Amino acid sequence: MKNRNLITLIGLVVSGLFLLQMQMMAGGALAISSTNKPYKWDVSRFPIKYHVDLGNCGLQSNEAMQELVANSIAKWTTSHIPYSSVQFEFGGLLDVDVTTGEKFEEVELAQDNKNPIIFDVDGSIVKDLGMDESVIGLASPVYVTQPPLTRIVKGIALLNGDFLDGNRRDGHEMTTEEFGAIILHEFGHFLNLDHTQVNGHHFIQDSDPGFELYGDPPISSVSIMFPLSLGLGEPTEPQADDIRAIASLYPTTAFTNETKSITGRILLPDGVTPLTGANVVARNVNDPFHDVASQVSGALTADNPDDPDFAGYFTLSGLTAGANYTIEVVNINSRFNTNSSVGPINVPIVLDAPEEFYNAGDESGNGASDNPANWTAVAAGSNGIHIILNNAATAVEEQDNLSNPVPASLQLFANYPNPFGRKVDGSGQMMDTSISFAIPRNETVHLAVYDILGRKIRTLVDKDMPAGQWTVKWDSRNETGQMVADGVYFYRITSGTTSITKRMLFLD
Ligand SMILES: [Ca+2]
Ligand SMILES: [Ca+2]
Ligand SMILES: [Ca+2]
Ligand SMILES: [Ca+2]
Ligand SMILES: [Zn+2]
Repeated sequence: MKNRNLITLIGLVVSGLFLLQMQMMAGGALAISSTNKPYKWDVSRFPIKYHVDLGNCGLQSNEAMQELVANSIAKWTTSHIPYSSVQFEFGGLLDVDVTTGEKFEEVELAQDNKNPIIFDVDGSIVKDLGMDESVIGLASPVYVTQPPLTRIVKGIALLNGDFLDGNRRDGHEMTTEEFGAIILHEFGHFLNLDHTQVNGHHFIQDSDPGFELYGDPPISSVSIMFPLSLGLGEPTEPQADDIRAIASLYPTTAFTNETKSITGRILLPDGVTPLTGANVVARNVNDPFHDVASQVSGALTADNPDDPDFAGYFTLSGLTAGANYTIEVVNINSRFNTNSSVGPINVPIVLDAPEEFYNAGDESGNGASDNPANWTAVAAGSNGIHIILNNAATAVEEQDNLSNPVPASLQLFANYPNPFGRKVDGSGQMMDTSISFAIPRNETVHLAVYDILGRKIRTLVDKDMPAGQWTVKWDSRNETGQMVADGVYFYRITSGTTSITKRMLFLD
């Protein structure tokens, strides 16, 4: 991937005046009620009417935008997704041309049974609202009813014409086709869909046991509800995880009758304590990127991520009857926070354990660790699929170098000692080897050890780190704590778009 800045798509949740204050705390769907239900539009009142702002959007005329909106949002409806009961209908024009943040907030909060779609002709509304100029659009429910109904009664969308006027300082001008995908994404939020990182996170250099097992996902499998616009030709139609998300909220009878779910819970190494905020992914073993479902564990927790009735639970819905799936638990990329968050915990948690597959009876729960790469296929329709996280890797530590110099570019230093192995003092003890690196800015760092065939042996660092020089130790063990064999190993650091690889020799 070329060094291209990423653009944030925002799903902003705005507080209701007298109905219910909504918070950006939800997964699977964005907004969850205090009764642990996702808010939904009232299916009995479909189609949902939307009301269009006057004025242009960038260089696009109002009429052209009306058509682009209609064609884009149709992709969430029954005509495109037979499992979705969503229907939209043009409800007419607003009687104003909204051009300022103040006017935007006025139409947003008006109790007038209108769901405004606002065209920000040149980005000045986005600026007025105090948002970054890289925001392409935003959408969300505005008003919802009190539980137990948990209905959305008003929503709003804002589309930033600064991306359609042939003139952006950062060069991120968009085609109408690309912008149509943005409208589709924003209307996902309007319908109360959360983001999903499925498959797209490969393209921001993120790891995933599924990628190790099945290979690199194609760009055609990136979800519409992926939080970033990659500019790599990603899809303009809903993909597998989008389709199951919209159909789960607004199912047709066919969805309920024909598809299956896999349910379970993510548990800490004690095998008992649930963990909310880990991403759980089901991949069809025969179609891992195009038949995939994800949900964040504890997605239905409301204010309390440790709520014993909801913490750690996941439901992977919309699966193919008769098909088998691998189930994996992975980190949500740390880049996805605040307006690009995924799931109920903003600023995602970092697993204190390796990412791993579910492997049935070998899933550890007694302090022992199972092999994260071992998997057991799970039939669609299975329940009680509990993944017990392994104990945290040991003998890996980071040291803030006292002088902590900040380099001009990424640096990876030779490990020390090298070769390394058993101590020569006769004690028989194993030596660790130290690997130092320096990063020029606060960045996500991935550092891992590979064998001579390129297979990943052990992840040593996978997180955001401050600029400066750091040292980690490798205890010559793999992810499951087993000593590796004698031989040559490689260690590779990746940060931003840069990777550096060096070799080392382990002699037991
Ligand atoms: Ca306008
Ligand atoms: Ca512009
Ligand atoms: Ca496992
Ligand atoms: Ca495990
Ligand atoms: Zn979004």
